[in-house]
Amino acid sequence: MNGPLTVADYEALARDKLDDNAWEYIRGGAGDETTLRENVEAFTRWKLRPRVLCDVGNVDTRTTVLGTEIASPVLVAPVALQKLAHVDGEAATARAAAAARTIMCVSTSATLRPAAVAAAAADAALWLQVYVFNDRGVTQGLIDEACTNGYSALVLTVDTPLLGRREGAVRIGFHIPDDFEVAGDIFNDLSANVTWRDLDWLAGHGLPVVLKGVLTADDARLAVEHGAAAVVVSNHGGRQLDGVPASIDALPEVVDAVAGRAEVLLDGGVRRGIDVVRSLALGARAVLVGRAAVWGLAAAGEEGVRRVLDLLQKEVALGLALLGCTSPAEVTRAHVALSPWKS
Ligand code: FNR
Ligand code: LAC
Repeated sequence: MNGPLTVADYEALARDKLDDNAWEYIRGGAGDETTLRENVEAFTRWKLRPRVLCDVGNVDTRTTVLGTEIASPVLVAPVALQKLAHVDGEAATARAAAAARTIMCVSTSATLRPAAVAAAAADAALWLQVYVFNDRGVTQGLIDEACTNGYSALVLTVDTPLLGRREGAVRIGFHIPDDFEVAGDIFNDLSANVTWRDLDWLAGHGLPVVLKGVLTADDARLAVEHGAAAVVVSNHGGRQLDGVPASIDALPEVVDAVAGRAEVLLDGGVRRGIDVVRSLALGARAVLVGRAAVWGLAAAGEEGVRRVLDLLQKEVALGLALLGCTSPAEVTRAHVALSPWKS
């Protein structure tokens, strides 16, 4: 079969479809892009330790995240400016997430308003990703709109007091097309004054708060103490502080510090079902995919995102079975080891 089979195939299709402006924005990372590369490479150092003769005749990839059942432990990460990838933008991604029965995080810097994304996919499970702007009214307006349109969590991104410098985008003169309507100015108006105190304001809206961009045990403990329902171990896909560890390498420290008091999610470099399985083994409840989903969007709109989510779900199912597990809950720390194997 010649059609796209893998996330990498969708990446190649996206490269063909997109102009340099869109491609470079989506591809790029900060500084020397060491973290961008590490996110992918670090997964390969974690070796899977399969058990045999486990009766895996009936594998079920379903799980729950903050009480919402999802078809497999793969959510859609918040990605800004999705009309750069496809004219249908976030509406297509939301419909694909709903069809794949998973959760979509809608970016603050989406090219559709929260209400428009909800209207485009009535049965989608949506979370709103929150950036705090110096003009807090802009942020408040988005949150209010999410609350009245059935969004079920607020995801505060905490690794962006300022936007990282992606030099590839600078070199090509990246620009947001004039006809895009985007709330706030991510380049010039992100509030650098956000602190732990702002969590209380966010929590006051009555939705669970997820903290996205935690990499250390100290911050993981603070997140729990301030009432976060979940944390996302993330380095923003290598786009913020270059030189921080790969997400998968930071995961064990955060899982230990959280100690079951909140759910732990991960994003960054997930390209394969086995990356999802490795993340589960190190204690993540689920992962989020950023670029993988957007490459699907660029390649074939709603259908492309759907196919990427479906292929990952199938890869997770096969990975679980070959590991000797019939569900995400059966994957344990004993199923993975840093190479060379130490048990
Ligand atoms: C992002 N990411 C991001 N995160 C966020 O909290 N709000 C946002 O608006 C965006 N925008 C955005 C745009 C693009 C083009 C990319 C690639 C990423 C980060 C995103 O949510 C996630 O952390 C990473 O994408 C995960 O890494 P992978 O899956 O892309 O390797
Ligand atoms: C980015 C911002 C918008 O990574 O989160 O481009």
